[in-house]
Amino acid sequence: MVTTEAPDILFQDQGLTPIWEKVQQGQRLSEEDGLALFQTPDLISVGRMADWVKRQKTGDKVYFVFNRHVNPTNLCVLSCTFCDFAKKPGDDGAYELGFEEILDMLEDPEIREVHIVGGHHPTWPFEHYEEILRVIHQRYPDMQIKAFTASELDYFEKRWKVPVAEALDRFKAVGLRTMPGGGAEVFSDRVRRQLFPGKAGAKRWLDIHRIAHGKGVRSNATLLYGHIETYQERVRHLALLRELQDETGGFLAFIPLEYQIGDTHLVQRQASAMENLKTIAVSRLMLDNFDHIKAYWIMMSEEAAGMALNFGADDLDGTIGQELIAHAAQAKSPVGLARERMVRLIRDAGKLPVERDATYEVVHVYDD
Ligand code: V47
Repeated sequence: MVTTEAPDILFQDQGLTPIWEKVQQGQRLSEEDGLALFQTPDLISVGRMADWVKRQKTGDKVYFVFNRHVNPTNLCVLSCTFCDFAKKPGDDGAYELGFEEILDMLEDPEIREVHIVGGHHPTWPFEHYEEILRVIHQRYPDMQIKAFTASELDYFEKRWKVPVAEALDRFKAVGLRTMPGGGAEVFSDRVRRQLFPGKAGAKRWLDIHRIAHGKGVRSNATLLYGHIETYQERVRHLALLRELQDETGGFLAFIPLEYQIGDTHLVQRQASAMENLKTIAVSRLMLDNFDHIKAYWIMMSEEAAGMALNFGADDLDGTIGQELIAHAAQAKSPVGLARERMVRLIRDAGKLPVERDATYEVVHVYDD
């Protein structure tokens, strides 16, 4: 905890002053407060409040990790209407990576973390997923493995009858370190029925993360926004995550994922930069018990992610290398960022770049 003096904020929207009082006193914001923060046009004031909270938690530090994303297959039994990544067997562009291909992608000795998320493959047995982790861990024992979303774990149980608790024990035994936050989408049955009816719902997603935390597997949480969800649904989603974090303390970071329109076109336009900044800032203010809020540059663009560092975000995710999920939906960001570019992006925002590992242990502070 870093103590910094609260700034004088010249509110355009005076309705926000009681919220600022609460923030300064360290009081928890209500869902009503969260809604007011989303609805106000006074984005600058929301950002200043969130930046103050961020500075209390992590000072000027902004984290990033030297990592790689591996998406072992895009074959998926689900048909989520927001997803451009998933393919059916025989489709153009359907792929399955072999173990050697995966190992080749990870050859760089500087990689600290590998992030593994893929389609819900129709026939790969559970043991295949275990083997992916085993071969990576054997070849690169120092690389921290962040793998498989709650949605994938739910599928392994349904398809292969391996209960989540057992799956986590088996994955841990072959090198699993942390879990990514994907598959949460929006905790709303209304949205789920329309966009991802085959996927685990809120309760199941939260239960799976609770089980993981109980086993010492820390995880992330996400929110997919900028499609048909309402502000109220976004706020409810944040409140449910905050509740679980109160209970377990197992979440490492929260990552708002900006829906990429791609070919799915659930809405006419991609969320605006303002909407991205507001979502980061409100998340920072509502999730008082989360240490880290990530600005995921792959989806929100490098420019907006840079701005988000002054709106409450303290993490940029990583260098990534190759990313396929957002790029299947025509994300405009580059496929990877070099470490130097990451450092420059953070310095340009007036912050201190800190390279971390998967669990936020500091690898290097760029203070020279
Ligand atoms: O769950 C799919 C999303 C997620 C689209 O934990 C889309 O550190 C936008 O979870 N537009 C997977 N999003 C990615 C993910 C993630 C990414 C970065 C860091 C972490 C972490 C987790 O991608 C899916 C889904 O919500 N997604 N299609 C799309 N068109």
